[in-house]
Amino acid sequence: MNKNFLWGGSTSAFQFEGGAKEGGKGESLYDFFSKTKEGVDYSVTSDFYHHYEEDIELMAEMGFNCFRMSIAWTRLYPNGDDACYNQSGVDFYNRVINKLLHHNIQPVVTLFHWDMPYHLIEKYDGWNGKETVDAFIKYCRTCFELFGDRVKYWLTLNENNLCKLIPFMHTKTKLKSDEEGYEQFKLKVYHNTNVAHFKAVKLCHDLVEDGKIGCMIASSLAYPMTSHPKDVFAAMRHEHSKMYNYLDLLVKGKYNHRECAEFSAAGMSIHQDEEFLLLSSEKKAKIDFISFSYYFSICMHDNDVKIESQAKTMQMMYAAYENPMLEKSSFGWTIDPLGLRIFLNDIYDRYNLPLLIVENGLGVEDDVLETDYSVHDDYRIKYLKQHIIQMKKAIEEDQIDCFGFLPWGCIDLYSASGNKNKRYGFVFVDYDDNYKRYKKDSFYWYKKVIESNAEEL
Ligand code: BGP
Repeated sequence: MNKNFLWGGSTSAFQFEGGAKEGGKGESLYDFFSKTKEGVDYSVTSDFYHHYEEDIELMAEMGFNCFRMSIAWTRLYPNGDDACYNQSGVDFYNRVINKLLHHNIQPVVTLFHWDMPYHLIEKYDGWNGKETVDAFIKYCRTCFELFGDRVKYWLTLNENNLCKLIPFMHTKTKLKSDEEGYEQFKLKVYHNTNVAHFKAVKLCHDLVEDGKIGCMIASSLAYPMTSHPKDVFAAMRHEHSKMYNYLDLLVKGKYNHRECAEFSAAGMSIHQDEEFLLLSSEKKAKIDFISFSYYFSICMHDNDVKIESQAKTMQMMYAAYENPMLEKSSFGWTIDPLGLRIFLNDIYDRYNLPLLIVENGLGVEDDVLETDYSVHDDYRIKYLKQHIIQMKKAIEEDQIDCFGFLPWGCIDLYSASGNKNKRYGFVFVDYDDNYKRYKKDSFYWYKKVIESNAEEL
């Protein structure tokens, strides 16, 4: 393993940061959920806003040389499209970045990890409006100009390869897949996010000296349930629609034949906009690396295509695909370490770009804070160990250029659905007692892994 390999962990603002009403922060989609969704309140989460010093010291103690976080758009622009940025938000991120660098921890910053300013949803229908793209680019410019002297790794939109599955996630429009106009709505939202991506990548290359910027995708590794060609085709189709179509666009700079056909079938031509094609084909608008989340693989049966179109959420969709050959976590996610090696090989062969693992890990509700404040999470150590072994094999035996491993939720945080008991961390956060932090067994294990550059697992 390269001695400059990036070891660390990964978080997002809405799941980790808290401080929802502090420092002039505006309301994001998740702050809106906090008011409206029963039992789910994202306003404090792990309270990184007040614990960042302690947290970064814990990261340093584990030996992190890298930390992935996202910037909350509403902390810099409370309404998303304000005339001026909010200085207090900038000050907060400066403090965090400087503290990280003080400990030789490189920040990897996600520009959009789903916490859309609520005002933009109300005013422009979120990503359904071009104005949202403009506001996003203005916000990105601020990030690059103010933090780009110190932040050299950037990610654009979190898991945007799944955008077409849930186009209504960041819009006021809540069309259902069987309603009229749905296809046009879905493709417009998707297209706007892609314009936002390309513009952000180009801007980063223009403004950040030595800056590297990548996309972030949810890996969607699918196996055929049997060797029947119908199942093989179903699995292939799944991977095309959930990954390759999107990556083809970002890497090659134009929608591939399958997506062009989708736009045409919906009677649309935005995919051929001259201005868009000029932008997307520019060298400066091309990503430097591909980052991704990898938690599980799925198994496809010909009939599952139906399940897929009917599933209301991503989790429902994935839970539907059993793989009889693999164990599952208590959340129904398959445990497939070799799948990580397969995925790394597959993506590297296709796109030949450096790869960064920015999410992996085992989320379970089993962590128990013992009376002596220890947490015995051997199941987590086992999961991560198996995945690191396969990553190492991909790097050392298959010659894959994978340059970092940043497991998800390195310090406990809220799950995307708001479940605070689904924990991933090396550090336990006691939500019932002042957000106190406690080192789990995996903390000491991961420290050794980093120290030995994965010689000791
Ligand atoms: C990814 C998201 C993360 C994170 C992770 C784990 O899709 O990028 O934000 O939440 O999944 O999922 P969950 O929180 O449901 O356990």
